[in-house]
Amino acid sequence: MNRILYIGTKNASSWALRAWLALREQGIEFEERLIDLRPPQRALDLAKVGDFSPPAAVPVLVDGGTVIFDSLAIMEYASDIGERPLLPADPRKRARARSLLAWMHSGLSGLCGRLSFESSFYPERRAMKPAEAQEAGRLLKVWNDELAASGGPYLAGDLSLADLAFVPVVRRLQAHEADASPWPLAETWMRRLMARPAVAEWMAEAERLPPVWLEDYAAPDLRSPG
Ligand SMILES: N[C@@H](CCC(=O)N[C@@H](CS)C(=O)NCC(=O)O)C(=O)O
Repeated sequence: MNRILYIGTKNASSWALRAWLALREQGIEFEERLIDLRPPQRALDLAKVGDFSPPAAVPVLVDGGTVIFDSLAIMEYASDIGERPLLPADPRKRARARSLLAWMHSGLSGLCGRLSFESSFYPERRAMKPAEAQEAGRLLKVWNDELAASGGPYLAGDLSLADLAFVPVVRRLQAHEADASPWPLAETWMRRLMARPAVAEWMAEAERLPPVWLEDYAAPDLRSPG
């Protein structure tokens, strides 16, 4: 196999999930190599990634002689070389989808740092705090409005990179029982998205792994927005 995707531990690697999903949704074959993001192996494993990838982080796609070292770049590459483009052809719709992608990529909101991807796989999850529930509602409304404008069934009409980028966020909200009932389009979209075979496959594997415990779950801060 000439194409290798380096990913992190599946219940701790939300950025890698996005890249992995875009490749799988596009029917692009690749070999998967695992970087153990759990301490104490984490530092050593990431240092090895640093030998060939400037940020020493995952995901990294090595395709022949090309090293693509950011989830968004890998997603766009998958859209370019795969079965069909995963961004709308119409320039306005494309710009809108890319806005959602860029928003996610530049942090989205404090919510992701507070409700870590890791915590969404804990056997018991804490309740969302009122400010978190409010922020969840804000995101749900954004998705609902987007679906109303595009006509669905996905944010930009057909499945796009924007939907895939939000998968880890949807996972966090569902695991923490965000009430989506006031936003029925978003509620249906979340169910549809999470039922996609590639999404379900990653989540099933992640659920079988031992939890990756983070100390700041009960007393959250705003770091690590992935
Ligand atoms: N902007 C990067 C973020 C990648 C990232 O933060 N990856 C995490 C794991 S999901 C990582 O490797 N962290 C290790 C580190 O940054 O030291 C991307 O989208 O690919």
